[in-house]
Amino acid sequence: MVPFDWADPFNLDDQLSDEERMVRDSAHAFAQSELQTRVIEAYAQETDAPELFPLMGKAGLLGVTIPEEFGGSGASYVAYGLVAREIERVDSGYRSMASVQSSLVMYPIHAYGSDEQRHKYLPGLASGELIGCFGLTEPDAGSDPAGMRTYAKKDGDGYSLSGAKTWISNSPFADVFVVWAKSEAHGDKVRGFVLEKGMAGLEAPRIKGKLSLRASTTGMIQMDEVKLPAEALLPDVEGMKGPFGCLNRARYGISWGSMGAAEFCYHAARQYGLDRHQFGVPLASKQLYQLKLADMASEIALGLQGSLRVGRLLDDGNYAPEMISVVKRNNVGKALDIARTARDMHGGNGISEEYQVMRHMLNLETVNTYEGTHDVHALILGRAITGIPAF
Ligand code: TGC
Ligand code: FAD
Repeated sequence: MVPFDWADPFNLDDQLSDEERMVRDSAHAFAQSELQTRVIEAYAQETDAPELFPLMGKAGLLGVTIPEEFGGSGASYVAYGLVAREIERVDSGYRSMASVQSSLVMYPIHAYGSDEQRHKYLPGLASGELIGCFGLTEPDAGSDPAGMRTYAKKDGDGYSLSGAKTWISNSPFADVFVVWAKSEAHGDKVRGFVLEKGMAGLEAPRIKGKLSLRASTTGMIQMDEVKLPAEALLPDVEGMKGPFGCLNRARYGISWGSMGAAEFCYHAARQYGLDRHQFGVPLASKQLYQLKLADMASEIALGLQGSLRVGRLLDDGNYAPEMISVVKRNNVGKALDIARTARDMHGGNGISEEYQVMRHMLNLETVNTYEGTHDVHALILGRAITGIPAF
């Protein structure tokens, strides 16, 4: 027998390799020293923070799974998940900035791009000198991205791209835009294009007034006959499996990240209950308070174990996308419940920015919606279970 560790109920630590523990520890140190110190103010002020990208790049947190040849770390998907967990322990918005860069911009350029595109973009994206964004969602095509209207017309040897993407993380300060569009030259099939800041006809206005994910910048991508050379096309993928292949990686990362946010809330509620006295005793001595902590510890332990399993399968190439739906949906839903409960357990202090649980709770509302809503992932699983698509 071993003693029970309330902060690591299933000894997750023992199931990691030395390299994974090292990546986790350095991500933790970075997140606490560089992110935790600025997040309360950044969230309150809805601050743009492009300067964080080179800092994250230097710390090795961008392109964790991308080969070293292209500036990445060549580490495992489990290591990538551990990084997401440490960043989101501080704030979901910061994790968003990093996961868009790694999973939604570097991954497609590496997996579907030409050698030229890989060498041109990946090292700068890995170091954070370049910032990337991913345009799939449109004003009239969210859960159903196949309904997109953005269109690439043939234009000489190249393309002319028109349309609008919305709710795009990082877009207002992005240098590199991975945009998905129906392409005339490819029988109206969906194709990926790489756009660059400053192209004529390309705008990326900021969306203001978010009440969630305020430390992450979100915008639109507006394209009015943007002229693209033939080399802007991602050559090696066609159809919706292109963007969905990227989403698999990002959704998996979110399953770990959301558990980081949940761990913050659980630890905060535990400490608050030990410190705060009511009726002459610590709140943590009350059965109702302990029940909530026990539920949190159980859900987090199970959620992390699920993500670890899916990460190992991803690393072995033996995963099904539906496995990722299970952990994205379950872990984010559970993290949201945990954050709401932790907010309640802090009483009035729970609504103060100083205690941070309400910020996590509000962030997780977005995390529950993006990358496939909680219900859309239920429908993906429902289709796999019954064979009947119910979208
Ligand atoms: P469906 O008919 O199911 O499939 C079309 C083609 O795609 C393939 N496919 C996949 N391939 C790889 N991985 C997956 N997960 C895949 N899912 C589907 C499929 O095999 C098929 O290929 P082929 O070769 O036969 O053509 O597609 P559908 O259009 O009916 O899809 C339905 C549904 C609901 C599953 C899908 O539309 C969906 O997932 N909707 C949710 C949309 C979404 O997640 N959007 C995310 C936008 S990006 C974002 O939110 C970033 S936030 C990041 C941050 O800030 O952190
Ligand atoms: P809708 O699809 O309109 O859904 C509205 C509601 O209807 C939801 O509850 C949904 O579950 C439900 N619903 C939808 N379809 C069905 C159905 N068939 N059956 C039952 N219920 C259904 N997108 C990008 O491309 N790139 C990004 O970087 C990006 N970053 C984002 C950052 C933020 C802060 C936010 C909020 C979103 C971001 N998104 C991004 C967009 C995100 O992926 C979409 O918001 C999400 O996919 C949901 O689409 P929607 O908002 O259009 O909602």
